[in-house]
Amino acid sequence: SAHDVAEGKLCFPENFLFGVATAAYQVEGAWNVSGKGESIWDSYTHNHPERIFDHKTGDVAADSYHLFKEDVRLMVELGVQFYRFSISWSRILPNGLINHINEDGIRYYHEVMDELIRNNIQPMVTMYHWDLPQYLQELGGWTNPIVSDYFVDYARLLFQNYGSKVSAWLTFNEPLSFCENGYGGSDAPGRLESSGIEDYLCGHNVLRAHGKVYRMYQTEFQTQFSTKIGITFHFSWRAPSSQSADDITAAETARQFATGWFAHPIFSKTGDYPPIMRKRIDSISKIQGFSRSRLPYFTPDEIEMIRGSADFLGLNHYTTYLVSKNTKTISPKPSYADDMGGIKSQKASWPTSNSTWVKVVPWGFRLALNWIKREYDNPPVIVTENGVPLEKGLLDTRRIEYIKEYLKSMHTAITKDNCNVYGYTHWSLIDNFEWTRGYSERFGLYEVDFDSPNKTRTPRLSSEYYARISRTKCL
Ligand code: GBH
Repeated sequence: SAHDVAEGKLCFPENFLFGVATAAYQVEGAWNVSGKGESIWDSYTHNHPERIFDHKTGDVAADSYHLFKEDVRLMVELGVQFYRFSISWSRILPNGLINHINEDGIRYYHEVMDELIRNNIQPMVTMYHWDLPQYLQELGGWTNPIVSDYFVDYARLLFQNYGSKVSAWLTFNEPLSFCENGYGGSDAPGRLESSGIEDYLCGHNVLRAHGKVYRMYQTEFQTQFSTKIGITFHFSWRAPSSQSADDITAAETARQFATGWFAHPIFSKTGDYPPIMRKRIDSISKIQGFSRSRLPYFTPDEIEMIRGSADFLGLNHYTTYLVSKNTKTISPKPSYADDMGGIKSQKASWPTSNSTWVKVVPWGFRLALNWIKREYDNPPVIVTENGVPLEKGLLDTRRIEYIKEYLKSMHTAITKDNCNVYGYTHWSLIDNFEWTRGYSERFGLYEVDFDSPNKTRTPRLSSEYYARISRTKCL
């Protein structure tokens, strides 16, 4: 309003949405109650404690399965307009397959949504936040094309049950992360040595699954509901490490391999993989003696099915990397890193957080949003995650500083650059199980006492700060 401008405040449009996010495995706990099946994160943390920093599991986590009403109360305190959470596939379908539906799972998410709606908070639901049913992993997980069809069955069940309650759907959270770190790194299922092969199979089947779900919704549900369907990408900014032509090219190639890999097939005019990915992987595959490219080809029909299969783009943004050209010769062993051809680093002078990878670099946010605007013709974007991990403690002034600086950068992208951003989600509502980092990295606006039997939630200073923003829409 004029009043706010006069005071020099930075304000977002009145209808701009502020929310908070979590994910099922990171907060729910109750890993084996009332008919829930095992997911790959259950079996991974149980069988490979050595791969988790503090050797812990999500068996109980923040116990949101039992404490969701308390979580909703915190959101009321924050005054947020929506809650982004995910559904655990194996809580609903214990083996991932449609022939056995777990009624307690169906009931649980109805109760969560009803409690949100009663409190005027819109449910934004992620269908897949990394916790594949273990049985499907035994079939090869995302490297097996049939898993895309099983995902469609699961998605249909979600639409049938929750179609009238959900305000926005996200099919997948960060395919880059779970394909690259799961099928070529140390996230579940922990296929450490598979990069350059299984990661691309995963990506291929995930893109097919996403496209099929979008088309299925159009034919079977669109007359009934008008809910928008999107997908969330991880996009930390990648800046050239010097102004040399080689480094500028390497940084752009890295963006295409990170975000373009999944965004280009869905959001570009032409569809399909980014041309630079196709070119590099085809030619490196040949040099390595493969008879075909390690990056699979879509059929023309698949390209069409996937192209345009989202109503909005979800963006997870945390930090910035520098990229320089990799001058080493290509190794005979396939890898995504070699295919990409850039070396990632971060500047020693960038302010740190309590993690290995989040450095505080607010200007990267504006550049990432502008890149998406340019590449994909300014699609509607909702920031589905942004946040910073700090140590335990309630006086988190560094989180307040992080939020302020990142929101300023986003505000400039919206008001000066006309980036089509309509909402922002803070990661996270509460401290939770941070994957292979266990409970050592805390992202919550509320602290969770994991040692207390009732997993006590306590507001941090940042929760009051964020509540003011979500209520006034001003910084
Ligand atoms: C998101 O992804 C997740 O969606 C969410 O579940 C998670 O809790 C949140 O972020 C906070 O981490 O070692 O430098 O190569 C995070 C994606 C991908 C970030 C792998 C860390 C390793 C970077 N992660 N990445 S590096």
